Amino acid sequence: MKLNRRIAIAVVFTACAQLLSAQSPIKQAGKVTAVTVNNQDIDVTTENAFIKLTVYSPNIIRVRMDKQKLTADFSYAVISEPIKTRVDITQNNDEINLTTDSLKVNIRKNPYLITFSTLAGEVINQDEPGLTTSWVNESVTTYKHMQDNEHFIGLGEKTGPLDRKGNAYTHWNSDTYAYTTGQDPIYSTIPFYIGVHHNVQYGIFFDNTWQSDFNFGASNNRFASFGAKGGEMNYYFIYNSHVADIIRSYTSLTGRVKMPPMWSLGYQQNRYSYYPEAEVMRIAETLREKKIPADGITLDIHYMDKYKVFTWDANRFPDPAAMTKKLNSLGFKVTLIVDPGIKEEKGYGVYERGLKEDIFAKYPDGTNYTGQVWPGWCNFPDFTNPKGRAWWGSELKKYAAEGVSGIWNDMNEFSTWGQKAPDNILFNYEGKIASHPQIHNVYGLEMIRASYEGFKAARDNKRPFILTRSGYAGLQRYAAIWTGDNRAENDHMLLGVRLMNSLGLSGVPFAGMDIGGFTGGASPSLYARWMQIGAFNPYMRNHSGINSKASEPWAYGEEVLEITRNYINLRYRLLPYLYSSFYDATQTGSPIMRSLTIDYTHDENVYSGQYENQYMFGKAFLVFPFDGVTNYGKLYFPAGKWFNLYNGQVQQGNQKIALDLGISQLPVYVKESSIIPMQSQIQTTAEKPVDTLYVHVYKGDVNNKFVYYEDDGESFDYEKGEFYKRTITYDASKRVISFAKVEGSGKSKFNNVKLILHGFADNTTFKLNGKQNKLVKSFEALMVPISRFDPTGQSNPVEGENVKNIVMKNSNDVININY
Ligand code: MIG
Repeated sequence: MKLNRRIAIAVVFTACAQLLSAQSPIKQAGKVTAVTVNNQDIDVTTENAFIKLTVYSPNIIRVRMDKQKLTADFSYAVISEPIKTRVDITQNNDEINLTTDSLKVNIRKNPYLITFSTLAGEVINQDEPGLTTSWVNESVTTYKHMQDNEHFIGLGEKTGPLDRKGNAYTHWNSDTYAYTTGQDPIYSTIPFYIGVHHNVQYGIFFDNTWQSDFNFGASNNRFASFGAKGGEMNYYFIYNSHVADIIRSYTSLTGRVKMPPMWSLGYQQNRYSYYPEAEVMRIAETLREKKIPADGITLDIHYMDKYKVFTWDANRFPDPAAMTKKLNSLGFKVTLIVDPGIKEEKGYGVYERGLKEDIFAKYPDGTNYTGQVWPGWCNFPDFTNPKGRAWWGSELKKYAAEGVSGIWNDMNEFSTWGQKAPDNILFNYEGKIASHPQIHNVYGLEMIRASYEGFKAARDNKRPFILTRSGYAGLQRYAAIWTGDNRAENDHMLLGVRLMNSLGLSGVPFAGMDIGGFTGGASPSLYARWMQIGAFNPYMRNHSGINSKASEPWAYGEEVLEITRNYINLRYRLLPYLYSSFYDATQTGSPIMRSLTIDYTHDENVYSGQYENQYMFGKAFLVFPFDGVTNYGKLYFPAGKWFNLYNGQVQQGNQKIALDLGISQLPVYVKESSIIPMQSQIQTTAEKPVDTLYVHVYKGDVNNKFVYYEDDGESFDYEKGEFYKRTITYDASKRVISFAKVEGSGKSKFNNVKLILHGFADNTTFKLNGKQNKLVKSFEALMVPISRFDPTGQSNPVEGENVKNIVMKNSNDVININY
C-alpha cells in the first residue's frame, strides 16, 4: 500500500502547516499534550482539542472530540453502554497503542492521527495524514484516507448509486415531494456507512444530530469525510469480518426492529385519500371479491375534520369505531395518518390540552412557534420533551379505542409550508434545551417514539404498527419507514429498491415504497413490474397521490390484475418465511432486503451500476428488479448455484446473462441449500392456513440453516417465551436435513410438515428418522407464473419441476432426514 509514503510526505508538510496554524481559520486537533488511561477509556488532550476514546466492545471503538472540554454525554440513537472488554493499552512518547480481541488502534501523537488495523496489522481505516479532524468555526469534520478502490455503501435513505464513492451527501430531513433520483437530502438521517476495500470492511457511525455532510471522494481524490455544523465529533468505528456482523454491531448500539404485527406484513392498500366510508368499504370488499390477499387499508388526511389530527370528518366517517369493526371482520386492519402540526384553534381540544400541558416548541421569548401546514397555522409538539411525548400518547388513546391498528407518521421532518422553519425555535431536549438546528434531524425519531410508546400502552400491549416518513439512526426500534413521494417512473421503482437496500445496510429492515408511484401514472407494464418487486419488499404498500390515476390492482386491466394477484398470493404463502426473517432481524439486525454487498462483499460485480439493484429477499431469494418499460435486463449471478423460482432450472453462479422477459415473470432465483417454510394460500393473515407447513429445501453444496419462528403475531407474549422456534439445518456434507428440538412455550399452528425437495436426483433415497420413507414424486414449483393471459381467470401452469416430497407429523422432537 502507498500509505507509508503518504505518511512520509505528510510529515514533511506538517512543519509548513504548523507555521500557518496560528492564523489559519481551520483548527486541527494538533499535537497530543496529555493522556490519561481509565480502564476502557483514554482521555487525550491535544493543542486544540479534547478527545475521549472508549472501547465499546472488542469490535467497536468510540471517538469523541471537541474544541472545549467534553460535556455530558447524550444520544437519542445509542441505547447501549460499553461492555466490559479485554483491552491492552500501551504508550510512549510517539504513540498510544490499543489492542482488543478484534482490532488494533494506533494514535500517533505529533500530530494526532488515528489508525485502525486488523490484529494482523492490515490498515482498515486511517485519518488522512495532514488533515485528520479539524474545525471551521463551529463545524467539525474528520477526514479519512481513501483507500485504493474503496467502496462506500449504506448511509440510510440516500438517493443515487449503491456505491457512494465520488458523491457527497447532506443530512437535513426534508419534505421532498416528487424528488428526483439524485436529489439530496430527502426525508431521513442515518449517518452510518460501511467502507469496503482490499479484504476488509468497517462501519462508521457519526452520531451527531446537526446538519451533517459526508463526502466519499466528491471533488477530491484524497479522503472520505464526515462532519457537522455543530456539536461534537462523535463517531463509532466498527470492525467485523463480515458486513452482516458490522450491521449486528451497529444495531447493538442503535437497537433492532421488534416483531411486527403479522398483519403489517400483508398487502397494504393506500390512497390519498379513500373517503367516505362507503368508498373505503368498496375498496376492501373489492379486494376480497377479486381474491387479492390484503390486510391493511390506510386512511390519508381526508378522514380528518379539516386536517385536524385526532378528529374525524363526521360526514365522511359518521361512526369510525363501527367502520373499523366491519373492516376487521373482513380481515382488514386500519392505519391512520397523523401529522405533527396542531391547528391553533380555540375549542379544538387537542390544541387546548397541548397548551395546558405546555408542550409546544417555542421561540426564545416564550411564545409558541407557529408555522403553516395542512390545517392552517399550527403549533408543533415538542417530542424532545418527555411531557410532549406523554401528551401525544394520551391523544392516541382515542384512535386505539376506535379500533385503529396502525399510525402513519407523515410530515415529521418536520415539514411546514415554506420549508424553512426558523433556527431560533427552542426545544426541551430532555430538559437540556436545544435549538431547532440541533434537534431537527431527530424530530421525526422522537415523534415515532411517542407514537410507538403511546399506542402500545393504549392498545393493551398489542404490537403497534407505526409507519414513518422521517427519522434518525435507531428509528428501526419504533417504526417501519417508507420512502415518500416518489414518481411513477421506472427509475423511481429501481431507486426505491436501492433506498430500501441502503436502509437495510443501515439497520432498518422494515421499509417500503409507494408501489406504483405517488406522482404521475405508471403504464400497465411498469405497474405490474412494480407490484412484482413490491411483493418482495419488507412492507408492501401500494399508494398514489391525490391527482394520480387510481392504483388498485384492478385499475390496469385484467392481465395486470392477474399478474399482481399471483405475486401477492406468493407473498402470503411465504409469510412463515418472511416472519422468520423478521425474527432474525430482531436478533441480529439482519435486513430483509439484503444488498448483495452483504453476502458477496468482495465481489466487484455487485457494485457495478448494471447490477447494483439486485438483492436477496431474506437469505434465500435472489431478486432482480427488472426494468418495467423495456422488459430487458442484465443479471449477475454471484458465486454458487441458483435455482429458477418457476421451473427449478439450475443457473451456475459467477455468470452474467442478459434477457428479455415478458411482464408475467419477475426474475427470481433460489440460492442453493435454501430452506423456505411456506403455508397454504390465505386471503388475510386473519385467516387460518391449513395445518401443514410446507418446507421447501433446495439441494446444494453448501451447508445452511434457517431458524423457523412462530408466535401469536400480535402480542408481546413472545418476550415471555411464548413462541415456537426451531432450527432447520441442511448439511450438504453429512447429507442430512434436520429439524432441531422445538424451543419456546408456544404451539405451532401446523400439525404436519410437508418437505418439498428440489433438485435431488430421481434415484435419491430418503430415511426419515432412520426409516426408509416412501417418497412421493410430484410436479410442482414454488411458484408458477401466469404464462399467458387467460380470460377464464385460471392461470395456466406450463412451468414446474419434478420434486419429491415427504409428509410427516410436526413432532417437537428432533427430526432427521438422511439422503
Ligand atoms: O403534503 O397526506 O408523503 O404519502 O399521501 C403531502 C398526504 C402530505 C405526504 C405523504 C403522502 C401523503 C400526503 N402527504
